[in-house]
Parts: sequence; structure tokens; C-alpha cells
Amino acid sequence: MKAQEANFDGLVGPTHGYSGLSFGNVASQTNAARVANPRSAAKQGLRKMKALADLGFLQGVLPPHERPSVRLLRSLGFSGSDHQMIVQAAAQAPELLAAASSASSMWVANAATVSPSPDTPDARVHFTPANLSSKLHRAIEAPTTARILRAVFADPRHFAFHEPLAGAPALGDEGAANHTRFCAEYGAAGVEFFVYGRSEYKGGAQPVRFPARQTREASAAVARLHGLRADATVLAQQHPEVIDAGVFHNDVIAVGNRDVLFCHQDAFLEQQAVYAELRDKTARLGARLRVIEVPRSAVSVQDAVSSYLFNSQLLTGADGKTVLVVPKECRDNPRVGAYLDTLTAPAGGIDEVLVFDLRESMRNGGGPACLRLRVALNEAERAAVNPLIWINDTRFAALDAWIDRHYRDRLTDADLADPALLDESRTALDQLTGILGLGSVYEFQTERQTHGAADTWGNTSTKGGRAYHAD
Ligand code: SUG
Repeated sequence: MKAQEANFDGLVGPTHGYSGLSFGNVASQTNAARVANPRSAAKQGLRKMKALADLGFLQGVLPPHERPSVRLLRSLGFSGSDHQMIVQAAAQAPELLAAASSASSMWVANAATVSPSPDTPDARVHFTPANLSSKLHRAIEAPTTARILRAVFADPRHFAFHEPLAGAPALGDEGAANHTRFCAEYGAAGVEFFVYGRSEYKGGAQPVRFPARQTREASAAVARLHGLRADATVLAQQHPEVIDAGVFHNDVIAVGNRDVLFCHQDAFLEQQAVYAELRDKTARLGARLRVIEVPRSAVSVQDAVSSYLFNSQLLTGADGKTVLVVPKECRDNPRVGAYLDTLTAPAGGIDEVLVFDLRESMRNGGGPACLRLRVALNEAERAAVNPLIWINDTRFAALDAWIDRHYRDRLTDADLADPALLDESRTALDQLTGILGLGSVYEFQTERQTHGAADTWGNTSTKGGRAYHAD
């Protein structure tokens, strides 16, 4: 049966902004306190989805999460109605309100690790939602991510779900951003490649300036949960020096697809040994690994971090062509631009480079690859996916009009204090679950079903001592 890779992109939510929440992510820190444009952020992402769907790639969409997270605010001791909690948090701890409001769920490369069915013992696609325990604003994503993924990949005959790993420093897990897979073709068994930043128990090198978000123990646990074969799994350590230079996920310094690994010369510790193990294990599965290594003399780590060259999507077209999807910052950087030209020259290894304007997401450190979650699917699995999440002309038009109806075109940290943003966001998401046929995936929806509609969502839910997050 023919298998294909589908890319599911996270739709940018209505609270997209720049709060400087991610220490170690250079763009997030540099752009802190900028004025954001949630409407144009959402449209930039949607345009990428539409363009790739138009080119024949299998393209889906995943919805944003409810923000601000009233569950987080209540768990931090704010009280009263949802609106009252927002006002209190804005006055007492604006940094916590910013964390509760982040639209970071758009970067679905961090939503989960996914192993396709040719690699797993029960021939199902396995998902482990990432705990994202390194950052508060991201650690709150896992429960909603799990509900959304289960609503999209609902058929247990084809899709298996694991619980996120415990949210302890020893088990920091950032999902598919630190995972890739090499194979001869999508439907064949592949080698799964897990890249971690440090080990909790085995010691060894560590970054000194910025945190390593993914541990070896977490990567190994996900591989175990998915039942992956040891002779088809490779664990490698990211070079600590590049983490200290702002490479907070492996997908900022390397990307792989089918038989190609495209990476920087300084991506991994003991890089030659990593290549050798990958070559050996892929060869046993009938694939010949091709490594396109970018020398530091052509592109420095600093240029890689500022342009996001490696946060590109490496895709195989229906015609077998290799396409590289890059953010426009790559073209704006003369050295990276010149390097891209060598890639598409004869024998360069890439047939076509597609350039997208994703500036709103890029300013938070989120390029084309951050915005997508890859799932290789055979025909039966593809048919089992919720059909309304695929991007086509109809879905694009519905989502584009939905963004126009609900999104602000300007948002600052000060605007997060406005409780109306919660109501706007809930109205928008309520309609979105209708457009995407997802049912009730948000807590405000299930709460409303359980306790009846309130005048303003959630604002009556604490009456009689009933907390919004009670269930
Ligand atoms: O986790 N930025 C995200 C960017 C994630 C990019 N994903 C991948 N590389 N796969 C992060 O650091 C910034 C939000 C803010 O500062 O407001 C943020 O969360």
C-alpha cells in the first residue's frame, strides 16, 4: 500500500504575541515586547499550508489551544471568575499571565513524537505528546494536544496514544523537533533518529549558557514506548556549544527526510560516528543515507540560527523531487542565500527551494519546520484521519474568513490584561471546532456541556464553589 508523508501545521492562535518567554531561544528574547499582529501571523501560516497543498503535498491543520489558560491561572492561586483571575494576574504577576496567554501551541513540531506504522510492533502509528517541561508556557500544552490529536487520529485500529512522560527535569521531552526518520520510502521500515541535549544520569557534556531541553532518558523512553527496534533506532547528542549559540531544538540545526540528512557541520557530538551509525542502520533497511553537511565556512552557526536555514521542511514531491521550504530570512542573509544557490545547482542535492514569509512566527523562533508535525500514513490510515482537517480550497477559504472575523491585528503584553480577549478567543475556537469537525476538544466546551451555558463563558462556573478546572 502506498504511503505518504502528511504535514499537519499548527494554526496560530488569537493571542499570538511577543513576551520573551523562551530563555535560550534567541529570537524570542530579542523580540520581547514587540507589537504582534495575530491576524497576519495566522494568515502567513495558512498561506504556507495552502501553497503546499496546491503543490500536491498532503497538508492538514491542527487548531490552537484555549488561551489565556484559565486552568493555569486557577492552579496558581488566582480566584473568582475567569475574568477576575485575568485582572488579578495582570496586576500581580503579568509574567504568569503572559505564560498563560502564549500561542505557542502553533509550533506543533513540539506537539508529539510520532512513529509510523512500518516501524512499530503492532503496525499502528504511535503518538507520545511531548511534556515540554522546560518552559511553563509550553508545559501546559500536553493535555489539550492529546485531546486534539485523539480527535484527529481517532481510530484505535490505526492509531495508538501514550501518556506524555512525567514532567520532571530528567525527562524533558520536546517531541518531533528532536526526532526524524530515515527510510527508502515512507511505507518501508525506517531508522528513527532521536537527538537529545543532555543526559540526567549518564553525565557527559552539557551546555553552560542555555538549557538543554531534551534529555537522553526522555528520547530513550519514547523509543521504548513506541516499541522501536534497537537496530533501527539511533540516539545522538546535540553539540552543547550549538545549544549555547541558540540551537534550542535539533530542528534548528538539522532536518531529515527519507534518505537525506541535511545538517550543519557542528550539529552533533561525535558527528562522524553519528553518520556511521545512521548509514549502517539505514543500509540494513535497504536505504542509502545521503548526508548534505553544511560547512561552517559557508554558513556559521550564528547565521544558521538567525536565518533558520535548517528549520526548513525537506519534502519529496509526487514526482520524486526534493523540495526545501525555507523562511524568507534565508534569502535576506547573503551568505545563506548564496549557499541555497549551490544547493539547487546541478548535483547540489535539492531540486527546488520554496520561500515563505513567516515573519510573525519567526520572531518567536518558529520557522517552517516548527509549524508542522509530520505523520507518514498509508492509504488506510490516511482514510481514517478526520477528513475535515485537510487543507483544500474550501477549508482554506473557511479558515481565512474565520481569521478575518475573529483575530486582532495588533497585540501587546498590555492587551493581555483585557478579559475580552478570552471571550474572543473562545468564540473563535468554538466556531473552529465546527469548521474542523473536531467535537468538543476544549475545556470551556466540555465545561459548558456539563454545567450549562453561562452569560459569559466560565464566568458563572465558580458559583457555588465550583472551580472551572474541577474536572
Ligand atoms: O518553544 N517559542 C517557541 C518556539 C518553538 C520552535 N519550535 C521548534 N524549533 N520546533 C519555543 O521556544 C516563544 C514565545 C514567547 O516568547 O512569547 C516560544 O515559545
